[in-house]
Amino acid sequence: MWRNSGLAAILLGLCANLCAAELTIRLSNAAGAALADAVVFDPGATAARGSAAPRKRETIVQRNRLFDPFVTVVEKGAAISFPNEDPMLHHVYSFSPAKRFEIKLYKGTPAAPIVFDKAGVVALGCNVHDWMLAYILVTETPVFGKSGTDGVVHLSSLAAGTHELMVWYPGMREPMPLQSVALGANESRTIDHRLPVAIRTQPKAPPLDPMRYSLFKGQEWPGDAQICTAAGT
Ligand SMILES: [Cu+2]
Repeated sequence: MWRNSGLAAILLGLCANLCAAELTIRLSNAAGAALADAVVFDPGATAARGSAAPRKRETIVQRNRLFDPFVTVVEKGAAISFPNEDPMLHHVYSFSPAKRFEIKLYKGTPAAPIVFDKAGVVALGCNVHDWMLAYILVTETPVFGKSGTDGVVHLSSLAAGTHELMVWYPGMREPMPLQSVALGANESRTIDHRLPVAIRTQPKAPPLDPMRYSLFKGQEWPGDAQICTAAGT
């Protein structure tokens, strides 16, 4: 018994030593403005999980006629559900090669999530509301992070060694190399990086017309995108 405990302790000790490096990446554009919703990932860290598919289910909500969040990052194989919390219908779709799908005019939570089984950039839209836009970045690696409004991405539990980091920002067709970073065991480092991009944020929903909207509130929508649009949704 004590031998097993000892082995576990040794393994834990190895992991603590080998996977304890941390990286903070501060992203800005050429003008020095912080880049929110940028994604940094480590393509070389594919062995971290083994062969099991990611279990965590992500959610992209439709609320106030917008997608929330604007940018989602998942590892290949992850499932995402698309609950509609609005009183009106949405019709979510993607024409992106990494995942083509549509969830036709619906309210509430669709019975089945969508599985994202190919790495790449997926752009989401809504057939009813032209301004609705969101992105999913599907990666081959479980090691990724998304920047907050401060433009900062944190990557933790990194192995010692060289990491060929990739970056993606809304509007990019595909990720691009960011930087090669060599980390020692237990090293904690901060790097600054400027990307030659214009600031991109989620398009805002136009004002709701309360008079026309009240005609439909609390009722079943006719299920016609044209009527939804005409009603000021
Ligand atoms: Cu919509």
